[in-house]
Amino acid sequence: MNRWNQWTRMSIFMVITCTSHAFAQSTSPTSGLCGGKLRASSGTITSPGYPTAAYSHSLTCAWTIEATPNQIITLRVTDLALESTQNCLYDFLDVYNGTSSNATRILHVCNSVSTITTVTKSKMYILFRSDESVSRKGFSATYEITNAEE
Ligand SMILES: [Ca+2]
Repeated sequence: MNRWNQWTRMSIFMVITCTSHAFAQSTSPTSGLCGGKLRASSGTITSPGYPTAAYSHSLTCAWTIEATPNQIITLRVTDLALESTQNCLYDFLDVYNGTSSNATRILHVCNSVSTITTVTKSKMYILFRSDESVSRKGFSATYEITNAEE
């Protein structure tokens, strides 16, 4: 009986230790969940969870694409279903002609049934934001860096 009690206590202790460890891991910073610097000459970006789950609330995802001065960046938003509001006030996808939101904004959208194509010269900053309520499927976009025609 004593041995059994000891074994049970030990098991419980181990379960608690493992659980608390897992909990500590799951609460570690989640930077890198979305956004980042895109270095490949082409690629795809999506909202977190796309297309199987709706995006989370209160997200800020920023992607930057930097090409050389003689190159252009073409972004094609192939699917876009965000919370729909006038002027896309709450959830939106923004594209800037530069490296930050201080640059000129050339796109501000939250819904589209057709592909949206936008082009910048050498640098592009893409910003996806969601507010604290209502989310939908999200978005998917592809980008491509090509040499500018002389
Ligand atoms: Ca929302």
